[in-house]
Amino acid sequence: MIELRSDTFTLPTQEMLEAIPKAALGDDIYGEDPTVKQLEALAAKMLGKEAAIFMPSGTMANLASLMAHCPRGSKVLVGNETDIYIYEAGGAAVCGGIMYEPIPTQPDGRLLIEDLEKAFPDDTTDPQFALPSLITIENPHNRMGGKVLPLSYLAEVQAFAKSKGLPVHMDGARIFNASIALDVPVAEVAQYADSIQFCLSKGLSAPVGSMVVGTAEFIEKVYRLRKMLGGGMRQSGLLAAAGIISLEKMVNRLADDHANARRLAAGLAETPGIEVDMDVPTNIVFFRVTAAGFTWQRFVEECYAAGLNIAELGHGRIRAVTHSGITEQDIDQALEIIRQVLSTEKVLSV
Ligand code: TLP
Repeated sequence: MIELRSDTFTLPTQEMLEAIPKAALGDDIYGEDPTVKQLEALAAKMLGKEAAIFMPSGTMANLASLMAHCPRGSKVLVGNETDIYIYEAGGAAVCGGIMYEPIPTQPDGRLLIEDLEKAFPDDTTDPQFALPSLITIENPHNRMGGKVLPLSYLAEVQAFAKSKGLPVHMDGARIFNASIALDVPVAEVAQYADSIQFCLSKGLSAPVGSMVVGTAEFIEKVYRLRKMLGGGMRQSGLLAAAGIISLEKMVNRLADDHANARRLAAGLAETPGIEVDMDVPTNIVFFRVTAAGFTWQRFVEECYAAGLNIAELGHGRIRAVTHSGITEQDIDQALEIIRQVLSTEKVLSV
């Protein structure tokens, strides 16, 4: 089966599997797991922040970050196509008493400054209004096709947030894909946000885990919240050992995933009955099936039966995500399967 549903399907590398049993361990709730500490120090250094904390998932990393930034009854400004808004079970509202203010998302993943501005009440002293306490951005933007936010735009958001006295949180689940696409060190991308969450468990191929980075004071708050949310993990050095390899060995190879994604998009563009977004800066390809007689459901089912796993991800579009388990040959095979599924005889037989 060619697995293109997500880069969350990546399996730990051989090197990770060998490092795991050798990891030095301690109780991380006592702050005594040396491997977790090593991973946290490495993440903070790479992203150019004071401190970092190892989290069980991207969802909990975003949730704890939002709760650390936002008082109860305040609003978080969040893109209406983001993971935080759509796929994280409303956690900030449920656990943090935080109100989501969904902001329209541009096709390139940006939230317009003028749209952010509209979320601020004219009179902040009027007690009727919930007040904004945080701006969040997603970079690269998953549901917008892995689009990478330009550094100039990140600088604009940072300046706008500063003018309003608010922090910026970046959901950088795939921030290393952004840094590879822009060909800049990841710290250059990270410098525009006060806090960032990024995932080890996606393209970087670790089995489990995400990091939050920020100031030491902020990370101290997240540390408490992680415990409160049930994310204190004891001998989590077993997992951190894989995460260290993610950061040391798995970053540069993301360029291969990007090349494979572009190869897939180029092949899809030549396939009748498919409409593909050709702007593919990272590892995510979105397309629609326009062939007569095909719903996306039927297309996904027939691809699955032929050995290709893909899925719908919003608005009837199909998402294909490349990762370390996918080779150039897999991409060619996937294109072959798609062409066979859409072949004329089948369409005529509907
Ligand atoms: N995204 C998943 C699905 O939930 C859609 C995927 O397959 O892409 N931020 C971003 C930008 C994400 O894409 C995801 C996962 C998360 C956060 C949540 O991370 P986890 O799955 O570790 O909780």
